[in-house]
Amino acid sequence: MGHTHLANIVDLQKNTANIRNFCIVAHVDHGKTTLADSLIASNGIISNRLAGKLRYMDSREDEQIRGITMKSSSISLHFNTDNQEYLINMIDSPGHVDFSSEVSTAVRVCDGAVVVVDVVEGVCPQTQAVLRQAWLENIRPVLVINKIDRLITELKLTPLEAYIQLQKILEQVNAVTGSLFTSKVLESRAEMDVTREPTSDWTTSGQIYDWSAGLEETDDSHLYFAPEQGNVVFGSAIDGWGFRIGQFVKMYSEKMGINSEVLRKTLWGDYYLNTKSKKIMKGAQSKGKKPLFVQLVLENIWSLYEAVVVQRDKEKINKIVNSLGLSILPRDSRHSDPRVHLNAICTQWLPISHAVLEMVCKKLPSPLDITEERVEKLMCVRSRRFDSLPVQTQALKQAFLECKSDGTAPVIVFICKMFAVDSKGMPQNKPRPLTREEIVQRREQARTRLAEKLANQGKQMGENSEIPAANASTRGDQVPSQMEQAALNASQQKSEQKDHFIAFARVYSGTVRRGQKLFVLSPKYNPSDALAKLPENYSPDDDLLIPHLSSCTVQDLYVLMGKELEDVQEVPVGNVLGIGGLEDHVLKSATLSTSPLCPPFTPLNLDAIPIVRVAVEPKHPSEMPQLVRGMKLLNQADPCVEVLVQETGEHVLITAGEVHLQRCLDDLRERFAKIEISSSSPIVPFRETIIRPPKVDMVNEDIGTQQKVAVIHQKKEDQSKYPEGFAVDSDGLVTLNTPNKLATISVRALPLPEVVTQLLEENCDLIRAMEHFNLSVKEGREVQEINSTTLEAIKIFKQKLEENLVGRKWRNAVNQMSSFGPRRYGPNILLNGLKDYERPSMWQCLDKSSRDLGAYRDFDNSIVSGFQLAALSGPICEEPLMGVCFILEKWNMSYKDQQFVQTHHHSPTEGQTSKTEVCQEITSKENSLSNLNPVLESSEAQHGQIETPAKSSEAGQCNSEVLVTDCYGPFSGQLIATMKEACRFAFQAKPQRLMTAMYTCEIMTTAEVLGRVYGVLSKRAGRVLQEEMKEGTEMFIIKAVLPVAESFGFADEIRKRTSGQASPQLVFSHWEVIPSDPDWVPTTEEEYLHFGEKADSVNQAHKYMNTVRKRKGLYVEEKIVEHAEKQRTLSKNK
Ligand SMILES: Nc1nc2c(ncn2[C@@H]2O[C@H](COP(=O)(O)OP(=O)(O)OP(=O)(O)O)[C@@H](O)[C@H]2O)c(=O)[nH]1
Ligand SMILES: [Mg+2]
Repeated sequence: MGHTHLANIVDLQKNTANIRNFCIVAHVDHGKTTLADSLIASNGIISNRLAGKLRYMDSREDEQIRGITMKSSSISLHFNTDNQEYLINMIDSPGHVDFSSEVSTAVRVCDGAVVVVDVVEGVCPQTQAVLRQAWLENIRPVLVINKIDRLITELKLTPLEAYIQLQKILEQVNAVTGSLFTSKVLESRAEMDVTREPTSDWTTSGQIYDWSAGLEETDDSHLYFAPEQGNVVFGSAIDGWGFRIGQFVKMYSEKMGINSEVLRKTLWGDYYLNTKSKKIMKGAQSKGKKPLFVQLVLENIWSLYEAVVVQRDKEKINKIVNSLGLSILPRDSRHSDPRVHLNAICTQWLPISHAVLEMVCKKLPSPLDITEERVEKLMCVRSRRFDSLPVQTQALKQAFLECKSDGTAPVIVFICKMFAVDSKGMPQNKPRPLTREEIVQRREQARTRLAEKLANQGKQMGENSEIPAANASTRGDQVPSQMEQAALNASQQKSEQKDHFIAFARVYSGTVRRGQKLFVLSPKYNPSDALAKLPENYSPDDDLLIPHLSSCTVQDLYVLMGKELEDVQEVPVGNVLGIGGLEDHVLKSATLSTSPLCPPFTPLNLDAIPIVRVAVEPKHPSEMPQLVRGMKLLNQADPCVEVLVQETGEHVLITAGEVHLQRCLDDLRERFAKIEISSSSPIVPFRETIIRPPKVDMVNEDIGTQQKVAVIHQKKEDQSKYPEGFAVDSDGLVTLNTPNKLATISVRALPLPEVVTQLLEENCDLIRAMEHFNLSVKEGREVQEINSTTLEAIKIFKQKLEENLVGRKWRNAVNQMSSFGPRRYGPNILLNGLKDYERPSMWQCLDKSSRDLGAYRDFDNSIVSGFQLAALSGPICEEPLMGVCFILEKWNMSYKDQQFVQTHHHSPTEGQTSKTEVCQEITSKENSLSNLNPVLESSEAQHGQIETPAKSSEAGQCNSEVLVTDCYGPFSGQLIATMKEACRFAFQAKPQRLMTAMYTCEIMTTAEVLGRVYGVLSKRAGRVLQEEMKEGTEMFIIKAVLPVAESFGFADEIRKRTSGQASPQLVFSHWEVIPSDPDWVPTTEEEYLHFGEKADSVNQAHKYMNTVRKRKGLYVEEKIVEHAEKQRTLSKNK
C-alpha cells in the first residue's frame, strides 16, 4: 500500500460521519471474495484484470487451494461520491457453515451487511443464517444479486425469463426478512403489553394475536429489499459489472424525457412503456407486454453478451462501445478470451465497485447512527434489564450514542476475536522503501566506512601513523554498533519464529492511542462488583483486585489491510482496527475501556456448535509441551474451536465440522505447534435416553401376543452389584439408602415427550438466566432483574411446557421442577415429588410474590448435585442423558444411629475435640458445596424431619452437623452419591436407548448423478426427507438427514462420485433415538426364529456403544474367540 493511501485513510478515520463499516455475507460460493476483489481493485490495490482471479482476501494458502474462505478479514478502502470522501472498512466473511462463527464476529463490529445471493441458487440455508445474524446484531443489510451472467451464458434464459427469476429471488430474500421482522414486532408488542395493563379491546379479542396488529404502524419500508429504494445491486462480480436501477433511471430520463421520479418508481415492477402514447402503464404481465426493466435494462445487457461472448461480432461491439462512449484498450479487445474483452467493457460501463460502494455509502448507516436499541443490547449481558444496571453504567449509553473521539469521551473498544499473524506479516518486519533522510544517513555511513577502510590500509602500510580524530571516534562507535546489530538480528530471528496475536476490534467511543492504559473487562465481569470496591481516584495503573477485571497497555495499533497491517499511532471512534500485544490479556473476546463501570459487551451470537471432536497427540511423545502450547494458541486464534484435556489425559479438539477440523489440524501442525501430530478418528457424541416399553419386537411383531422364550444370552444380572437396601418395584421406582443408612431415597425415571426435550434444548439460555436468578435469590445476593423480553419468553416457555406435559403422571409437573441437568441447563428434568416438602419455585422470577414461599430443605443441594452427576454420564456408555425426567418420590432422613459418635470416640474429651474439628470440616464443605442456610434448626422445625436428639448433644451449635458425619465421609457427599446411583438404577429399570446426533444436508445436483447421491446416502444410513426440482433449472435439491457417526468423508465421497457436481454442507440438526436396544438379545419367539440364538446380526446401537466403551476404557462384553473349533482346524491345515 502506498504511503499516501495510508495517510489518506488516517485522515478519513477522523471523519466519523463518512465511515462505513460493513461485511459481505452469503452462502458458500455465492461470490463474496470475488466481489471484494472488484472493490479492492477500485482502489488500485490490485489491478482490474486480476480482480476475481486473485481472491485477495483469501490470504491463507489453504483458502486459495480449496477455493473457500475460512477466516474473515478486513480491509480499509476509500471512495468518492457527490464530492464526499468516504472511508470504507470492508470485511469479507466465509460462507461455509463450519466457519459461521467468523460471520458472528464480523457482524458485531459492523453497522451494515452486503448480502450476496447467487441468482441461480437463490436463498440457501446459509443465506438465511447470515440474514438472521445481521438481524440479531441490529445491523442494516443491503443486497447484491450476483452471477447474473450465469442466466445468460449457462442457463440461456431470455431477458424476460431472467426478470422472473430476479423477481423470485427478491421475494425469497424479502420473505426471510419479513418473518424476522414480524416476529420482532410481535415480540416488542408483547413487551409493551407486559408493562401496560390489558386494555378493553384486548379482552374482546381474547388471547389471540392479530398478526398484523402493530405492523401497520411500524415503518418497515427500509427493511425490505426493493430496487426502487436503491438497496439492491444486480450484477456479475466475475465480469465486473453491477448497477442499481438509479443509474438506468438517470440515463433514460435524459434520453427519453421521462420524469426521473416516475421512472424510478416504475423501472422495476409490473410496468410497461406504451409506445403509442409514450406513457408508462401498469399491468405488463396481464397484457403480455415487456416490463420496463426487461426492455430498458436487461435487453441491453443481453445484447452486449450476445455480441461479445456468443457472436464475437467486432462491428457490433464497436458500435456498442462507441454508443456508450467507452474506450477499450487494444490488448483487451484483441484478447483471445472474449470474457476479457467483456470485462474491459463492463468495468467501464457499469463498474460493480461503483454500484456497490455507492449503495454502501448512501444506504448503510455511519457509526454515528448507532441506535439506542443496539446500544442497550450490547450493554446487557445475560438478558439483564438495562435499568437494572448501575446508574453510572447506564450513563455510558450516552457515550455510545454521541460517538465522540475527543479526550473527554471514555474509550470503549470491543474485541471480537484474536487472530494470528506470522512475523513476516508484521509491519516492522516488512521491507519498506527508504525515506530521503534514511538514504542520506546510509550514504554518510558508507562514506565513513570507506574512509576507515582506507585509513586501516594506510596504517598497515605504515605510511601514516596518525589517525584523524574524527575517524577514531567513528571507529570507536563502530564496535558497539556492530554488537548491537548482532543482538538486534538475534532478537529479530526470535521474534520471527513467534506468532503475533492481533485483536480484531472496533472503537465504540473515544480514541485509542498507543501506550494508553485500559481496563480489560472479561465476559464475566460485572460493573456492580466494581462500584463497591473502587477507590475515589482510580486509574488502570492501580491494582484493583476486582474479579474479571485487569488492565493492559495498548502496544501497537494497526489499520487492517487484508493480509497486511499498517502501523498507526491512534484510532478514533467508529473504526475497525487491529491491536497488538494483548495475547496475555485477552483469550477470545473482551471489552477494553478507560472506565471500569463499562459492562462487558453481550457475548457473540455464535451459531456454530462445535460437535466434531478428535483426540490429538504428538508423533514423538517428547514434544508434548509444544502440543499443549500449540493447542492453547489455536484456542485463542479461533472463535469456535474448543480444546480440553479429558479425564483420561487425552488432549481433545472440538470443531464445528470436518473442514473446520482439517483447518485446525493444519494450523496446529504448521503454525502453532510446528510438530508432527497424529489425530484419532473423530469421536462422535451420543446421548442416552429411556423410552416407553416398546409394543413390538425387533421383527415388528406384537410383543403382547407372543410367548417369551427362554433367553439364552440374556446377561445374568449380577446381584452383588446392587448395594444393600436396594429395592425396585414393578413400576421402576428405585429405593436406595445412603451407606450410613441415615437417609432413604426413592427415584423414578420417566421418558420426557420429544417436544419437551426439544423445548428444553431450544431454551437453554432462558433456563440459564432463570438459574442465575434463582441462585442470586438463594444466596441472598443482589437480585439482577431479568428484562421484560426474556421474562415474556420464559412465560411462553413455561406455558408450552404445561401444554405438552399433560396426563395424570405429569400433573403439576411444571411447578414441581427443581432442576435441569446436566450442568443445570440440560435437556433432563428433576421433579420434586415429595408431598411434605415445598421447594422455592423454579419459576420465581415470573412472580414476585412467590419468592418468599417455601424454603430449601437441608441437603437439597446434594440431591440436585446427584441428579446433575447422573445426567452427565449415563449407564450405557457414560455419555450424557437426554430427555429423561427423574422424580424424587421419597426422601427420608433419620438419625437413628446417632450414637455412633459416642462409640467412635472413647474418651469424652477426645470426642469433644475431634467433634469440633469434624464440625468445622463439614461446615466448610457445606458452604462450598451448597451454601446452605446456616440456621439449621429453623428448617428442621419447619419440616419436622430431623429428630430432636441432636439438640441435646454436647457439641452445642454444631449438633446436627456432627450427627451427619461417620466413617463413610460427610453426609452431603453420601447423599450426592446415593442420589446419583438411585437415578442410574431408575434409568436402568426402563428400556434404554442410545441417541445419535443427526446432520441435515441440502444437496444440489443434476439429474444425471442423482442416483449416485442416493447411493452414497443410503450406504451411510441417510434418510431423504424431500426432493424437488429447482424451478427454471435442471437441478434437483435433495434434503436429507444423516447420522453424524456416519458422516466422515461424506462430503468428499459425494464430490468424488458426482465428479464435483454436488457438494453438500452438513449442519447439525437434532438428536435421534436409535430404535434398537444396545443390549438386545432375542427374547420373543419371532425374534428367536428370525435372528437365531446367537443374534449376531448387526446391532447398530450395540456397535456404537462398544466403540464408545472401548474408547473410554470401560468394560466391553465381547467374545474374542467366537468359533474356536474352526480356528483349530485352520491351523491344522497349515
Ligand atoms: N459465473 C459467475 N461466477 C462467479 C461470479 N462471482 C463469483 N463466481 C465464481 O464463484 C466461485 C466462488 O466465488 P468466491 O468469490 O470464492 O465465493 P465466496 O462467496 O467468497 O465463497 P466462500 O468464501 O467460500 O463462502 C468462484 O469460482 C468464482 O469464480 C459471477 O458473478 N459469475
Ligand atoms: Mg470467500
